[in-house]
Amino acid sequence: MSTCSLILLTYNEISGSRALFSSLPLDFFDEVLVVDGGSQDGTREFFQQQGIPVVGQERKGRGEAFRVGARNTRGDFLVFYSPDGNEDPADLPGLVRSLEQGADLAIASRFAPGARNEEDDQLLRPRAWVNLLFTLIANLLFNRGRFVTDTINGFRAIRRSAFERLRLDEMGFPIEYQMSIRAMKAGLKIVEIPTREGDRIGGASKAESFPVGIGHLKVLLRELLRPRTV
Ligand SMILES: Nc1nc2c(ncn2[C@@H]2O[C@H](COP(=O)(O)OP(=O)(O)OP(=O)(O)O)[C@@H](O)[C@H]2O)c(=O)[nH]1
Ligand SMILES: [Mg+2]
Repeated sequence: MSTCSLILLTYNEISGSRALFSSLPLDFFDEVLVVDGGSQDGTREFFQQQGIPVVGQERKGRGEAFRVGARNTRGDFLVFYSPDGNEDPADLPGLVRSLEQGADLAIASRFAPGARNEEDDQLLRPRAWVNLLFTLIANLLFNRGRFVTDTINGFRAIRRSAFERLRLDEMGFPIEYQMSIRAMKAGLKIVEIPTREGDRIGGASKAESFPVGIGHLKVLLRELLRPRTV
């Protein structure tokens, strides 16, 4: 039986953490850890009061947080969850099940049939369109398997063995895009489940669209220039 670690990624997410904590299916996991990027709004203290261990980061960035999470847990499966309101905790068991059924990487997709992304009720959807463009390019260039509809969402789970094999080195937000591309290049099995993206509950976004977009472009170019294998 595989063991499973839930890794919560936080950076000043007190409102979302408070609102979502009771909905997290903690019993489902062998281990829970918070990786905190330096919160000053009481997020760390909140989780510590709930008896959840919290580790900080020596180096900044959401990408680094993924590696800190992997280093400080032991499960065979790594499940990443960000408690800001975007990710529906009810989808956590589905991600684990996908790995149990043989996936190497399981992604909660905001663009699969039956899914929703936060801009769906808007006429103009700049964020979704840029996401879809990056996803289309990744599929065309690197994917030899089934089309992946959301290469960028951070709500995902991966086998520890796969995580280590991919040797991800991105420091910031494009970590998920790098993970998806390298998984495609390595021919890993990627499975998606549809998710309904919720709105941010409180606090401020840490992802500024323009620099994050440039970051994705850099990841894409770098992966294009690297040999196909990882
Ligand atoms: N540990 C850690 N977590 C981070 C860091 N940067 C962002 N996060 C968390 O990663 C999650 C996603 O960041 P967001 O700022 O919500 O990015 P986004 O979902 O693209 O933007 P929104 O539309 O505002 O939700 C949140 O839970 C953040 O608290 C970091 O440097 N370290
Ligand atoms: Mg968010």
